[in-house]
This record gives sequence, C-alpha cells and structure tokens, in this order.
Amino acid sequence: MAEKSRIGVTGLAVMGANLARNMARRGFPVAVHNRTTSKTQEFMKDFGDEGPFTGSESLQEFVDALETPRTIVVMVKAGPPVDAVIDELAPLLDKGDIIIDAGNSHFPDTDRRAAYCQERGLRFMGVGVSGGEEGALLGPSIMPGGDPEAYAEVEEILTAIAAVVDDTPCCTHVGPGGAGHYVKMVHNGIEYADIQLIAEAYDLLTHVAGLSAPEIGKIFEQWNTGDLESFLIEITGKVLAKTDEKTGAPLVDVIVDQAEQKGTGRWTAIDALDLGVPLTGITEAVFARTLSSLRDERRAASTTLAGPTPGSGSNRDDLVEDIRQALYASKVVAYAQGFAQMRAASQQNDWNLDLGAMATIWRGGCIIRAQFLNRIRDAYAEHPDLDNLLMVPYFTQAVADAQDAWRRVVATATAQGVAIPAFSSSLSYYDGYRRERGPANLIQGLRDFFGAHTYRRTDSDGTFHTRWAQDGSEVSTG
Ligand code: NBP
Repeated sequence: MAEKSRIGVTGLAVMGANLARNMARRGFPVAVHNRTTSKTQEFMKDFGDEGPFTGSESLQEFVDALETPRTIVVMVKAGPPVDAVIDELAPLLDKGDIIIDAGNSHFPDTDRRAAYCQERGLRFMGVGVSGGEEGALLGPSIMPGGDPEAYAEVEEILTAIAAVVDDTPCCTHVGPGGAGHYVKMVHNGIEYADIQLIAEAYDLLTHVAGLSAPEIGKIFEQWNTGDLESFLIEITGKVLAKTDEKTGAPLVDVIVDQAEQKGTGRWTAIDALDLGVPLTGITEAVFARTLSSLRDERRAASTTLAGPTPGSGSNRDDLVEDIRQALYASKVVAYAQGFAQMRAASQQNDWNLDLGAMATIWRGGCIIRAQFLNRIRDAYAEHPDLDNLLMVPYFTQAVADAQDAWRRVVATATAQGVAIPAFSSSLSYYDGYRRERGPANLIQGLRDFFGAHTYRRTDSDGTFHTRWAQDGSEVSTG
C-alpha cells in the first residue's frame, strides 16, 4: 500500500496548486484533489515529479490517502463552495481530523463553519493566506486562526511554507475562531488603501505635474529606495514602465480605468461601521473603485459638469517631493486606522490579537509587505496597548514632518480638480483626531432639537434636553 500523505489539498486552481507544490518542495507528502478530476490529472502531469504527491480522483480516495488524524486544506472559491466541500468531506472524516479553509472566507462564515465542524467532532481552522500565486508557491504570509491545538499540529508545515524575514517565518497563530480570516480581511483592506493612494499619486503626477507613465515609473523606482520601500511601490514602477506590445504606448494608458473588487475591502469597511471605528482611508478606497466602475456615467458627466482642467502650476520637482510625502503620511493614517480596527475587533471578540505579531508576519510574502511594517512591529513591542499608531513618537514625527507637503498636495489637487479621496480623507482624519474639541457639540444640539436625543454638558454630569418647541428651558434627563 502507498505511503500515506501528511496533508491534503483540495482545490487545485492557482492558489491550491501552488500551496501544494510549496509543501511538497519542502518534503511534505501531499495528497491532491480537485472537483473537476481533469485538473487533478493535469496537475499530476505538470508537477507530479516535483515532490511526494498522491493524486486522488474522488474525495473518498483523497481522504483514504491521508495519515490520521487527517489534515485537509480546502482552497476553493470563497462562499458557498467552501460549505459544499465541508458538507461532502464531513461524513468521510473521523473525529479529530482537521479542516483548514485557506481561502478568503468572510470571518463570520468561519465562525459558523468552526461551530458546524465542532458539532461533528472535527477541528476547523480559518487561515488567511496572502501573496497571490507567486507567494503561495515561494512563501506566502500566513494568518492561521482557530483551534490552537490544531494549529500546534500543523504549525510545522505552515511555518515551513511561509515567507521568512530576518529568520522569522511570516506565520503565527492569530487567535481563535474567525480571527485569522479577520486579520486577512483587514490586510486586504489596507491593500486597497495602499493601492488607492498610489493611484492618486499617479493621477497627480500625470495631470498636475504633466509626466508620462515611464517618467512616473522612474519616480516610483526611486521612491522604492526610501521610506516607501514596499512590494506595491516596486511593482508600480514596473507596471508604469511597461510598453504595450500592440500600440507601442505605455500599457497603463490602454488599460480601461474601471477597478474591480472581490469584496474583502467592502467587508473591512462594513465591519468598521459595525464596530464604530473611523476607517476613512480603506473605505474611500472601496468607494473610489465603485465610482471608477460608473464609466458610462463618468463619460457623460465629463462633458456636462464644470471644473478646472488640471495643469502644472507649481515647480515640478517640489510637487513630486510633496506627493511622496503626502503618500507616506496618508499611508501612515491608513495603517493606523486598520490597526485600530483590529484592536477594536480583538477587544470585542476576546481574540487577544498581538498587533505587533501581525505587522511582523506581513513583512514578507504578502502584497502589503514593506519596510514600514518594521516600524509598526517596534511600536507595538514598546506600547502593546497603543490606541493609535499616530501617537508613537516615530509616526508622530513622520506625519509632522510631512504635513506641510500633505496640505499643499490636497490644496493643489482640490484647486486643480483632481479627485484625491484617500489623500484628503486621511488628512481630515488626522486633523479631526488631533483636535481636543470638534464640532460634534452642534450635532448633538441639532439631534436634541429635532429628536429629543439629549446631550451631555461640559460642566456637569448627566444628560440633558432643551424644550426647544416649548419654553426653551433645559431639563435633566438622567
Ligand atoms: P478560485 O477562487 O478561482 O476557485 C477555483 C477553485 O474552486 C477550483 O478548484 C474549483 O473547482 C473550486 N470549486 C468551485 Br469554483 N466550486 C466548487 C464546489 N462547489 N465544490 C468544490 N470545488 C469547487 O481559486 P483561486 O484563485 O486559487 O483562489 C482560491 C481561494 O484563495 C479563494 O478563496 C481566493 O479568494 C483565495 N485567494 C486567492 C488569491 C489569488 O491571488 N488568486 C490570493 C489569496 C487568496 P473546479 O476546478 O472543479 O471548478
């Protein structure tokens, strides 16, 4: 009888296939399976000699090929397919077997599936995996959540296949239940904000500084040698430098300006609204994609709605440096907001998230990997109970140094009619956060006027209501 496999992977599209190859290349015997059996056959033909694989045509064969207790990674399309696979697998498994959902599942679904598996004596883990196709093969960032004992049994494999930075694997147990998928969701949300900020910088460099795509590509290449050094800044330089084979124009100039999305940014924004956490950068990034998709409406509006036509009005070199600083400051705000959201979720769900560890495992393998994450890791090492990253001396100073440039960029873009929702909302958040007294007193006054919603006073405890429609006198309500 053939030797049993240490782990199984079902779902052999790009992510599952590459994760399975990554495991096998590190010496773990892997059983592979896909709903459409021709994909399993293709996988075995293309990669079967890369490592100790067992190809299985049916789920029963797949389950039988595994050592017990079994460990099965499900890497199928997020949503109903994950439930379908769990439903089919559950009757074939034994108590104590482990199902790992490594796709981009929504965290409440993960909690529900964990409960479903627990009722059947199975152990379930929701594991976030970032890094795309290449990361899955060469070393992703892995955010495992769920049963800690189950994690202890698969830790050896997950840490072996993860990216490594400074001898530290980009994988650590995140927390119970849906915590792993939650952290992956916020990671993706931050990725939305990062990408939107880059797009706004590109827009300003194109339409205000008057630079071509290859010229902007060189600027990003240079930015990647400083504070902004990151995977996304690096690949922006590469994308902008690419020439279209068909037309000879820069490729970006022939790509349709409609951004698509799969939902993780939207989930992050919705969750922030539910938690009551201000998450302006990521949320504006989601809305900017939504606005971009209204292409026909925008085309009609472009010849109807009035506004300035952007064009260079300032020294180009100064403007480029201002945009770099505005990008960095806005990025700090987006991360400060994302980490504040994870802190709030951790408190609400008793997850006990180690936010410094999240910054540590995002330093390699994933899409938002960046030098900058070392600063965030250090911030949480020094101040584990930090409310907001902006309050750490390094970030306080970084934003203080950048703020004049940031304000100039927002003012210039506004005057010249270039939409910068992420730059400007980040700056407004910063200005709102640093004010001891904002204008919400008036909001409370208005709410009390039209709905008797009451208000609190600065000079005495309790709640009050003014009899606006009667004699205008104030009454204490509690
Ligand atoms: P897809 O998200 O495109 O899913 C395709 C896989 O799902 C195929 O193996 C397909 O089997 C299987 N599947 C479907 Br669809 N419905 C099924 C069902 N009812 N029962 C069983 N299998 C079913 O694959 P992917 O792009 O490799 O992504 C996998 C997961 O990883 C997703 O959750 C994704 O969001 C996440 N993720 C993707 C990336 C990325 O860069 N692509 C990065 C990080 C995370 P078939 O061959 O029989 O149709």
